[in-house]
Amino acid sequence: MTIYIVGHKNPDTDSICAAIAYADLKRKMGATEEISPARSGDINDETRFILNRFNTKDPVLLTDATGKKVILVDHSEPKQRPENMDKGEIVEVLDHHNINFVQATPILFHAEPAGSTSTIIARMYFEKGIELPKNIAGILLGAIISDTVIFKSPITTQEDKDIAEKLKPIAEINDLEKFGIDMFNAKSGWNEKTAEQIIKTDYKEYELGGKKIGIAQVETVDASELEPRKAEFLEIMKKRKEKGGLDTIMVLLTDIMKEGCLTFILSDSIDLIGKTFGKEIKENGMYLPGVLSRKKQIVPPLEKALS
Ligand SMILES: [Mn+2]
Repeated sequence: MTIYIVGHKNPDTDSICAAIAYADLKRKMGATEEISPARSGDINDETRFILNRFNTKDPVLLTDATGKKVILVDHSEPKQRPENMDKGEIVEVLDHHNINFVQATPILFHAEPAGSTSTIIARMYFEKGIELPKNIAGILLGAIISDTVIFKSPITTQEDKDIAEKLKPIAEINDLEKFGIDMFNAKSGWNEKTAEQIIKTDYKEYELGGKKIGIAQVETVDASELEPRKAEFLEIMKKRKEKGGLDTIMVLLTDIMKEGCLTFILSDSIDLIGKTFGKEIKENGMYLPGVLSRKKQIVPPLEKALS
């Protein structure tokens, strides 16, 4: 029976590249079952840039996990899993996020606070002495650069940097900063997209203190470009909030050059949220200087405040 390796819904570069690389590694480690990298959503422009650059095939689309054996990478949160995962079987988890996981049967559950899932996978190749093909080294490097925002995000660990240095010559990449900016630029062109499309690119839902919270993160090289479109964003956010029964919906327009987030917010707990970040929320907006990571700088303080 095929085992599918899949990242989270609305997959980002790490979710796609970790699935591809981990499938390659599992096969080379002599997996007895068929291993297939998969994705539970469309490939975004940044990931497309990486896959094209390193001539790598898309993972198969897995929209329904009913009756399937699945390895989750880059997430464990139930809300981020493929549809009907409860009617399939999770056989392993490899992740670097918050842990929200309950299962009756024992499995291999590997989570650690690395900057990306791809960092952990690259280390496994090196540790096990398994040959790393150029394209796999390249996509792992792309995912590390993406998740750590070219090492600027506070989630970055020393190991992310060390592993990236080791991947560089294999992937034949000389200048990581330039490679990163090219990658983030491939994802921009935001102004050709609707607010709905932009929000969907990297949108995650969380259950925090019994409340449903939706948070989109948009990485830009210039967030001020999108500021004039606030009304359009708020309209889409309002619809999503109502339809999903959300307590709060936030859109983080992350400026990777200025290193901060222009944030739009609709919330039933607006005072609490403002207090959590030490900001007065004016006209559904606030600026969060120094914030680059949803995972480390937004979700944990929210969870603490809401529970
Ligand atoms: Mn990741």
